[in-house]
Amino acid sequence: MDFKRYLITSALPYANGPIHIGHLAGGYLPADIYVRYLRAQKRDVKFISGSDEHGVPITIRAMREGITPQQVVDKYHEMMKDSFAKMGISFDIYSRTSSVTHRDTSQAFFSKLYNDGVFEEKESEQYYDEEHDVFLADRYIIGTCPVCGNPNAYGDQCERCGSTLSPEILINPHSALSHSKLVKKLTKHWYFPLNKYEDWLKEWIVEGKKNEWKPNVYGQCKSWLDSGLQPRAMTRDSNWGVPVPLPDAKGKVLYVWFDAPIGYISATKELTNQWADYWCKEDTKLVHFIGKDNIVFHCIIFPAMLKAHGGFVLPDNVPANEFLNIEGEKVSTSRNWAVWVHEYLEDFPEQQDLLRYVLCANAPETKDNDFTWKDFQDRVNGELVSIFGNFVNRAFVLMHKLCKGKVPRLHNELLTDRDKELIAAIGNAKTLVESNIENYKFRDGLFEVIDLARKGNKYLQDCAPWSLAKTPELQVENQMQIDNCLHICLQLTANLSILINPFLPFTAQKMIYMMKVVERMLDWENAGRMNLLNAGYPLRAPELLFRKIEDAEIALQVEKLKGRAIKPTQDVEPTPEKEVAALAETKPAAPAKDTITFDDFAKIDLRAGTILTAEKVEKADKLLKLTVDMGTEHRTIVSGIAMHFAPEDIVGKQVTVVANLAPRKMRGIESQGMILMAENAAGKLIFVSPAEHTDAGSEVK
Ligand code: B3M
Ligand code: ZN
Repeated sequence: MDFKRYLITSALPYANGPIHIGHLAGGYLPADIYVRYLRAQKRDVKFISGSDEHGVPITIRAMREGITPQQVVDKYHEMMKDSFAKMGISFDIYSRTSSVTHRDTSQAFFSKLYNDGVFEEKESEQYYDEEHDVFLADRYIIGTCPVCGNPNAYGDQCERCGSTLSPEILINPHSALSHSKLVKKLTKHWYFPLNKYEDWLKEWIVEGKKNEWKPNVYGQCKSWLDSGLQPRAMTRDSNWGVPVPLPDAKGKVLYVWFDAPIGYISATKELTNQWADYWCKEDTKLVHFIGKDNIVFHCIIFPAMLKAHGGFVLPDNVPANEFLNIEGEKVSTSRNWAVWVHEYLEDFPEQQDLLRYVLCANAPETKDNDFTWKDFQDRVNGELVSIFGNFVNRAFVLMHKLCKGKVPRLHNELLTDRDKELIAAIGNAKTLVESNIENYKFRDGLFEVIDLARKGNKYLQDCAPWSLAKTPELQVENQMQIDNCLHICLQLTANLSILINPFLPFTAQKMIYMMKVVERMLDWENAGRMNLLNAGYPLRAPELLFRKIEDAEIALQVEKLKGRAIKPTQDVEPTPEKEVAALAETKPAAPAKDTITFDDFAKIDLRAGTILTAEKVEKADKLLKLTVDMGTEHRTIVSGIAMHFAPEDIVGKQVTVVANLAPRKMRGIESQGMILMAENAAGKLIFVSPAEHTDAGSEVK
């Protein structure tokens, strides 16, 4: 089909935290490459995204930070928008689902389905927290995981073993808000009968998309369809979300996965009055870029909603990516195992294209992939700097040296086979990049561009214009050969700028500045041409396109990543513990303290110690007097933990001691150090212990 319009969406990220590089690699960078390519082809395209500001993730974050959901989304919306803009993700609009247009649009969508009698109304028993007077989403229910025994598993998932759970199968389920036992209460909800759309979905996907959609996407859909679809509640009991537009629906909001995809429509409305052309005309190509955890929502639920509503186009493709791991481990925002985009931008200012390059070259297009800082360095230094950057730089330097700083003319009569081969390779590269991008194979497309630069380097090496310049007796003819070589190299440079532009737009801009050409030269139709730069035209001095990444920078990043990650301990996974504590909502997280230097930190002598004895201090409710084995000595330490621990329970426990704290007297006893404790949001104290038993006196650093 010949499409007249392109409507490209990237998943609306939850506004509950900053953007990490896994986000970029999943649904944003590929979409941006695709969109920039379409724009360079002068096709009519709109690129849509925005913040997903509803749902349980937002309310959880609000509780954790001790602020309101509105404050959470205001903060992270701006932060995410800023990170995307700085990385060159060129949305036509980055909206948010708390907008009025979105509320109206999603309510109207719901009402249309309601009035058409699509929904099934059902009363069911749901878990209810009587103390807080609320129905509990699965995330707010905590109990013991029946699979691995984790006592802090959530009602929808166990974060220790990864099992998908439901509140019904949790052992001893209780409320994360009040810790009280749950009661069940009747509540009414509106269900979308997905089962009624099963046949239609099968025809559309299984028969229609088998060879078009990526195997990972098609496979997931097929297995959902094979296992049979069930009606799904499209409303929730909550006070955060789009209110259900019905008179008898007080305290009910639209399910976040009902309203969020409609956010694509609302954002398009905010962008243009012609929004309906993009959403309703059959010759629009709608493509959703997402991560693999969103496949079912974009391939099954949302299309069924659109179908039920009627009048909308359906996605032509949903090229979902798999996950990007970091240094061999799954990204975990709660464990702080992530590379945050705003931090990258601070540490590598003006180097967006280095990250864009590595994330595309290593994109998890067909399977989960791993981002490592070493690979980042290797790819930047070994591919960008020494192949692409090196070629462009050499072409410019030699042109300045051997051709007086101007584009030399081409002597057609002297063209060699080597010249002709390279010229053919340029046209060929254009075709290959095109077909790769059109088929969502961005890595392969990018490698074709790098490969073309590699051919340029080889060509330059084989022509060796610098040695031709050394034989003055053959000056005239040699100069003509030098001219031809550099003419071709400069036309190749111009071509490289067009081909790299969708991938590395900042680099393309630098290149057109060096070549003193206008933006329009980057139009895709110019790729493959050998007359982009006119003979006799003076060019600027070369600028280095990319900078090398030093070993020390990489070491620093790895240290930073590992240093701040929250490590799982032996007893209890810290993630659920942390979140449970947060959910209890008794105490907001303490504000961050000022930055200190490494030297400041190095002044603190931290040691592992073993508690040998513990006894209550007379007339002091809160204090315990401890003897701690520090390896070379035994110390007396007075600690304010008596309300939290019985003395007999902590004997033998390993702890972390601040060993060089000036001694001070408490209730007449000299305390010779301090024991480190973590305090959760509920005010509970937890020992900061080595995860494994270690020698008393071991340095903690
Ligand atoms: N906010 C989930 C996510 O951020 C969800 C995507 C919505 S797309 C309509 O992964
Ligand atoms: Zn488990």
